[in-house]
Amino acid sequence: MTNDPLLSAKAILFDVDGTIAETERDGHLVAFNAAFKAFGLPWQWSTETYGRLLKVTGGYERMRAYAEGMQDPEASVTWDEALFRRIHHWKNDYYATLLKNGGIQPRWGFVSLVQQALARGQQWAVVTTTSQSNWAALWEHAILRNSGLPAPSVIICGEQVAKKKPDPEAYLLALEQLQLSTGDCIAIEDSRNGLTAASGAGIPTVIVRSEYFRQDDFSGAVRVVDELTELLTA
Ligand code: XBP
Ligand code: MG
Repeated sequence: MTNDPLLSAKAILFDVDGTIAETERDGHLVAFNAAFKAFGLPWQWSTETYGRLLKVTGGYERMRAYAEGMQDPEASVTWDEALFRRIHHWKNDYYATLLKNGGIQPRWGFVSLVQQALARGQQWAVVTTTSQSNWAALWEHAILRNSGLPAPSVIICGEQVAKKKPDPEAYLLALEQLQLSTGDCIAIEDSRNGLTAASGAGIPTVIVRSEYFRQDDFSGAVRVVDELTELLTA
């Protein structure tokens, strides 16, 4: 019996953005800026500004934080929920097109890691604060098309929770749907918000460093790696 929780877990719970794929800089950020242009907003987020805004999980919530001047007092505009829901929907459609055109691929080692987990009799699940349509587009265009992996046992997306990460709600819902206890699972995350959410649900968590959260404090993680390939067995 191995004492490596990644090998002994009954299920591996994967975060999406930054963990399964580096989707933020070349995906969501590009899509947000295209949406702002399409709707005539005087906003264009730099990679640095977006890096700061990523502390707010949820794209809709991120735009509201920016509009309310979180980062840039000049950014403040009159917040109109219906308008920004349309902007967010447009942005996600654009993001799906980027994926359809092959703009984003899974991180090195992700497909092999899931294949090895399945071969060990483990389940795999997805626990993310991104919108369901964004997961569907990443799954269809970047993962399924090139790997033929079976679908995750459980998929929890942003719309299914009242509170997004760092709240543990998404992970607690995943445990409930998997009908597994915390000790039977392990989470793989890329950010402090994600680590707080998974740990808050009592799930041991491995961190894979990503572009935007490399400098986060990962105290409490059971392991920190730079690439998913470090989690592969020989
Ligand atoms: C990342 C997020 C999401 C994405 C954008 O989620 O916080 O908000 O940045 O997607 P995770 P939406 O790391 O949990 O996968 O615009 O659909 O929110
Ligand atoms: Mg993430």
